[in-house]
Amino acid sequence: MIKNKKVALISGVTGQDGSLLARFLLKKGYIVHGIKRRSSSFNTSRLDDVYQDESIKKKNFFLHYGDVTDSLNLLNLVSKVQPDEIYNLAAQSHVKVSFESPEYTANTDGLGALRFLEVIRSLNLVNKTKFYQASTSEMFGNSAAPQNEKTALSPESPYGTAKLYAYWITKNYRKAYNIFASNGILFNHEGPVRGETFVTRKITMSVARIYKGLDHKIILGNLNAKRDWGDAEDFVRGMWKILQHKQPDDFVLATGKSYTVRQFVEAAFNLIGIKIKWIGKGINEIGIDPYSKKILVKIDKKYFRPNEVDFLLGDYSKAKKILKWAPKISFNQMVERMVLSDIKSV
Ligand code: NAP
Ligand code: F7E
Repeated sequence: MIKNKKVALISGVTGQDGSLLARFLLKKGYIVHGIKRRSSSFNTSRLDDVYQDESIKKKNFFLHYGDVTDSLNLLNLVSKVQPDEIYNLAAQSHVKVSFESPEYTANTDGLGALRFLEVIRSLNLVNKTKFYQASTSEMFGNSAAPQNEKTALSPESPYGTAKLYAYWITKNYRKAYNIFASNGILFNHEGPVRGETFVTRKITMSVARIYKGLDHKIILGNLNAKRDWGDAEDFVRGMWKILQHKQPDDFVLATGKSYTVRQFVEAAFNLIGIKIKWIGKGINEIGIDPYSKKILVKIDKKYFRPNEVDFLLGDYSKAKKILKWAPKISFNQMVERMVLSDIKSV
C-alpha cells in the first residue's frame, strides 16, 4: 500500500529557518507549501535552487503569496492545502527593528499565531493539523541563566513581547480546543544563510570582505552581550521533532554554551589568521590587528538597543530527554562554516 505523503505549510519560508526547514522536510518526503510575501524585488534567493529543480517543483514544493497579517489569505490557504503540519516561522524577527516598528511587529509576530490557530479551529482541522510556533529565548529577557521551560518570561523588547503573546495563545488554544499546538523556544541559531543584519552574519561577511581586501573594518554595537549561538540546521531538525512527539508541548532548543559578541569577532578573525587585540573602553574601544596595527573593529552607539538582553544560555535538557534532540554542530564549526561560505561568495 502506498503511504500518503505528509503535507506541511511553512510561513516565513523565504527566511533562514523557513528555507532550511523546507529542504529538510522535502528530504523527509513531505509535500511542502510555503507562504511568501509579495515584494517589489525577488525575495526567494534562499530557495531558488529548490524551486528550479523540476523534479521537486512539479510534485512536492509549492509557493503561495500571503501574509500572516491577512486572516482571509491564511483561511483560504489552509483550507486549500489541508496541511498535516503548520510551521509558523513568519516574523519581523529583528529585535532592534522592533523598537522602530512595534505595532507591525505585534501584528505579525503576536497576532500571526492567533490567526493560524483560529483558522485551524474554524476549519475543523483540530484533529488533523499540528501547529508549531517559533517562540524565542528573547522572551526570557534578563531572567537568570541558564534559562529553560520553567524560567520566568520577562521580555525586554517589542519583539520579545509580541512573541510572548504568540507563545501564550498557542498554549491557550492547546488547552481550550485540544489543538496539537507546540512552542519551540529557540535560542539564537545562525548559519551561512542567516540574515545579513544579525550580528553573526554581519561579522562573518565583513571578515570575508576584509580578507579579500574589499573592506577595512566592522562597526558594531554592544560587544559584551552573551548569546547561546547554535547552528540553524540543528534547530530545524528540532522543530520537526517537536511536532513528531506524541503530545503537544513546549521545548527549549539551545546549545548550553554562551559566548560574547566579542568572542564571536575573535573566532571569525582567527579563521583568517588575525588575533584581534582590544584597546580602550566603552564606546572608544577598538579591535586592532597587532601586526599591521590597522583598526578592524569600531563601536557606534547607533547599534545599541534601548533595552538589552545581556546573557542568554539555554538549558535544553527537556528536549534532550524527551525528543532525543541535541545539537551536533559546535560554535567553532558554525563560525567556520559561515566565514568560509562568505569568503566563497564575495
Ligand atoms: P528571518 O530570516 O527574518 O525570516 C522571517 C521570515 O518571515 C521571512 O520569510 C519573512 O519574509 C517572513 N515574514 C516577515 N513578515 C511577514 C508577514 N507579515 N507575513 C508573512 N511572512 C512574513 O527569521 P529566521 O531567523 O528564519 O527565524 C524564523 C522564525 O524563528 C521567526 O519567527 C523568528 O522570530 C524565530 N526565531 C528565530 C531565531 C533565530 O535565532 N534565528 C531564534 C528564535 C526564534 P521576507 O523574506 O519577505 O522578509
Ligand atoms: O544581536 C549585539 C546585540 O541582532 C545579538 C533574532 O534571530 O535571536 C536574534 O535576536 C547581540 C545583541 O540577535 C551589533 O545588541 C552588537 O545583544 O544578532 P542579533 P538577537 O537580538 O539576539 C533571537 C533568539 C531571536 O528570536 C531574534 O529573532 O549582538 N550586537 N553589535 C549587534 N547586533 C546587531 N544586529 N548588529 C550589530 O552591529
